[in-house]
Amino acid sequence: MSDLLFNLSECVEYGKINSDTQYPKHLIGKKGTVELTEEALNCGFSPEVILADALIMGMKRIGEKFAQGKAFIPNLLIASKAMNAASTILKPHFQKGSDYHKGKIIMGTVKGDLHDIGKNIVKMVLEGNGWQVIDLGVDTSKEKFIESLNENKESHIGLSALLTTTMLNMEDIVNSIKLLNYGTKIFVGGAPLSSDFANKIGADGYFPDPHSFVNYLDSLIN
Ligand code: B12
Repeated sequence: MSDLLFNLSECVEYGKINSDTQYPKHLIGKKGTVELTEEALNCGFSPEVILADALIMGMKRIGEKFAQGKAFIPNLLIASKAMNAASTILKPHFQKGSDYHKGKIIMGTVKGDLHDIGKNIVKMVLEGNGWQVIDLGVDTSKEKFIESLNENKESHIGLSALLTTTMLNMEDIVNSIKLLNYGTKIFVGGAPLSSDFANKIGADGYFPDPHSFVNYLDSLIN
């Protein structure tokens, strides 16, 4: 990996938003997430590579430290802030100049789950590729998904979960939506999920990243 992308991943990991951010000690005075994301774009790295090889790597490393008891909730929160700062810069670079003409996807993080970074990235990539996203946010109840679907019957649905406990809430949502018989396709994603899990709960597909998801959605209309 290039030094630039590694340094960017480190800024996300430690939550260093910009050069003024006074932590962590070993990065004081150095460029932060904002400057390095802009620099990476200027150097010609694609937004997809910046996302996967720097930003998500940084989140992954802070998550591993958290799992090992070497990082705590505030560390996750500041890393999330840095990640969001970078996403704001990347967002326009995902826009491919198309309107939202391909169809609608209702997206939400399921009940009990407050993780939204992954969902927001999926939303950004879908919108950039011409899909309209109705974002129901985090901690989304089954009723909220159904209400939104009743108002947008032709939509597909994307469910996100990051906790092994909250992913279990997906099955009830899938069953209830399938009972409506609108022909809605329901897709799932999030770090603890798998294709096996998606099959088991009757979802129409699991995708580990936004690009495989958008490619599949595009194949449905082409
Ligand atoms: C940041 C973070 C937080 C932040 C979230 C901030 C926010 N606004 O999202 C905060 C601090 C709030 C948080 C809280 C908690 N967290 Co947390 N968190 C994380 C962390 C470090 C990163 C998650 C992340 O953003 N990853 C980066 C994104 C880009 O990846 P992603 O979400 O997987 O999304 C990608 C794909 O999965 C996919 N995708 C995602 N959704 C969808 C949907 C569809 C339809 C599709 C197709 C694709 C798709 O595309 C995305 C882009 O590539 C993870 C560690 C990890 N490695 O995942 C722990 C982690 C998920 N958290 C964990 C835990 C335990 C918690 C808490 C319970 C901690 C606590 N004791 O309070 C709480 C729970 C709060 C709640 N009720 O939800 C555990 C979960 C363990 C488990 N087995 O369930 C993890 C794995 C950390 C760990 N290693 O222990 N957390």
